[in-house]
Amino acid sequence: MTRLTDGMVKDIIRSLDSANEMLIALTGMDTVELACDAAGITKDMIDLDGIKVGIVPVTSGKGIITKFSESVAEIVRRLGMEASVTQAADVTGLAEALSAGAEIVFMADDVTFMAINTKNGRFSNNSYCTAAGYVSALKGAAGGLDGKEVLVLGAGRVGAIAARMMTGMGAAVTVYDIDEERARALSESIPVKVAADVNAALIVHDLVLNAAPGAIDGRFVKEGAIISSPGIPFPFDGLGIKRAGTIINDPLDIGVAVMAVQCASFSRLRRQDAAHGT
Ligand code: 2YH
Repeated sequence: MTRLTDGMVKDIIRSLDSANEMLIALTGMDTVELACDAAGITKDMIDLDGIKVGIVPVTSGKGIITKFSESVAEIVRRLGMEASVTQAADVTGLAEALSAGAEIVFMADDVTFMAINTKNGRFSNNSYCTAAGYVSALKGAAGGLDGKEVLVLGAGRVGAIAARMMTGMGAAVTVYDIDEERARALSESIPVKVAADVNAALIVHDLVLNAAPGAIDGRFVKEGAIISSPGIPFPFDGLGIKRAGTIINDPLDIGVAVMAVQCASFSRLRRQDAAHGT
């Protein structure tokens, strides 16, 4: 799994407005609408304004990423929530967030990034929410996924969740993983085809969800393809950018926005009937 670095995070806050504009242009949804769609609700089903959110820096493993917590806070503020980063890190930071009345607490170590709803103990996971957000983005950009052929690159956590979601939406999904066994194992639990050659699969697909960490060779991107790509670092070369019709990519924004909305939906739904679980 790719861990964010200081360099990947440093410009996020500055880029949030343009990322939101880009999302509207490419998917027809702004960040809030997309996050609601990914969480299985609509905007009118929830009031996000003023929800108290605490972000707790975590020092374990490779330690604190400069601006990570502040970027999460700013993404969450753009949804209308009231977010602050705790002064203290780790357990003392968690105590600080709870004492300040946070309804949602975000924390990430090198393996798990979660948002906890302190009202009921339910939590949102970044891998699930990133998959859900980028599936919604692909669905928006493609005008629906029912009956469409989609290539998923990577059968790791995000790729497997996205593939499962899209088969549930009626898409015909093909999965490629550099470890073919991993793709085969996935095909035993959900109805997906397995591609043996990444480039042969890429060149024939109009719709791609890229959840693999590797670079994509632009010569094999289908002309006009729509590519939803949470993968970091940015995997496209100049030719790939030119050939693709649409590329949806960001280092943090969509996944965090979906986490915040899904986690809020655990306690704030106006109608308690439509939120997805983790
Ligand atoms: O980037 C990560 C991990 N790859 C988890 C991603 C799960 N999909 N973690 C961020 C670590 C943040 C750090 N501990 C901090 O600044 O608090």
